Amino acid sequence: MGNGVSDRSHLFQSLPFCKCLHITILGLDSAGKTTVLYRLQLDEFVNTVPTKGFNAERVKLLLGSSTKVTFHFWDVGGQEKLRPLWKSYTRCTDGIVFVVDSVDAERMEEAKTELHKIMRSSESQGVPVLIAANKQDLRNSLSLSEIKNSLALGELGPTAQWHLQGTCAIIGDGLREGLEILYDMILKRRKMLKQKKK
Ligand code: G3D
Ligand code: MG
Repeated sequence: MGNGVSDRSHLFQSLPFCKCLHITILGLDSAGKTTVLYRLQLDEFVNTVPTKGFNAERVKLLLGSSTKVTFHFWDVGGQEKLRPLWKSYTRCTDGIVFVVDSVDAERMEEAKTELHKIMRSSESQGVPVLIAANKQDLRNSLSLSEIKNSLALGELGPTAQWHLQGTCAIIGDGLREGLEILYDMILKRRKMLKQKKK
């Protein structure tokens, strides 16, 4: 579900590309950001503690059938007092993973406010965003269409690049699929920016 792109094979073939990306992981505290990061890096569940500052990890992943991409992930603390710092991380990021707790209906409005703020800020305008609707393993999780409505994704406009992906960071469900689509969106944006320069 999203505003992303689909024809990856064509993009892979046509674009000379440094396969090394800077990705910022954002979202409210306790959404599962750090669990996502360590699931991707270690391919195992890691018991987390609330992140006071940030975690930075380099992760090499094989995307598609043969494209090896190095991701530099910045997992930034989501507590309210830390959110003003998000801008410093999104200034030169290639993509954003915004993690949402699918069970936390009460804070969905707060998540929406933060997501819209980031996507409209001058620092990260146009940066592709993977919205991970996390904790989909839990019985009372909201569905993707409920989350799409609660986060008012339709109001982000036709030029915003986003994809909504259901995930379970505990076992890793949906993370790779989501990252592949984020990667596609990043390629598409780079290509567009390159063409604009010409
Ligand atoms: P944060 O980095 O966004 O603040 P964490 O969030 O990664 O620290 O995760 C917060 C809590 O959510 C953790 O539980 C973690 O195990 C849990 N969690 C993360 N992802 C999932 C998921 O996909 N499904 C379920 N069921 N739980 C998840 P604790 O108990 O340590 O607070
Ligand atoms: Mg954390």
